[in-house]
Amino acid sequence: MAARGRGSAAGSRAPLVAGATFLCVAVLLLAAAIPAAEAGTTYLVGDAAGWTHNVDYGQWVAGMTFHAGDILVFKYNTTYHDVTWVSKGGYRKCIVSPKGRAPVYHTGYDAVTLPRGTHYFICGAPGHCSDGMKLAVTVY
Ligand SMILES: *[C@@H]1O[C@H](CO)[C@@H](O)[C@H](O)[C@H]1NC(C)=O
Ligand SMILES: [Cu+2]
Repeated sequence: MAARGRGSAAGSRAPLVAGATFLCVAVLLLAAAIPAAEAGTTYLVGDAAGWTHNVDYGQWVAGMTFHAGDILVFKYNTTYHDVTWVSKGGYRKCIVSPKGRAPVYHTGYDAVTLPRGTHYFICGAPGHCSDGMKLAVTVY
């Protein structure tokens, strides 16, 4: 009776060890993945050209995938430009919307941390958005 009990206990140890090993590996993988996901990637909008005229920002974002926590850096000459975070309607019509509540950046080197969703940025200087200074990014 007692011997058979010990025997069956020893027999059940292998799956237990395998289970524990799997759990350890899973925890290690998770620990390795979390900091990478939180770190975020920084993108210089327009690459070397920066935030200015004569850049197709639709082409610049094409094929890129943004994740929550990624950072967009807008680099530009403050004499001429700014960065205004507008609504979808503001982007489409090239107007600052919501009026008085759209965040405006004007340091010339603005780092914007992206939340999940689709976000719209325009230059608030008259005529610049309709001239192409507009950027829409979808963030996963
Ligand atoms: C911005 O433009 C002004 C006027 O053209 C120029 O004097 C200035 O050097 C420019 N600043 C930068 C950082 O390029
Ligand atoms: Cu501008």
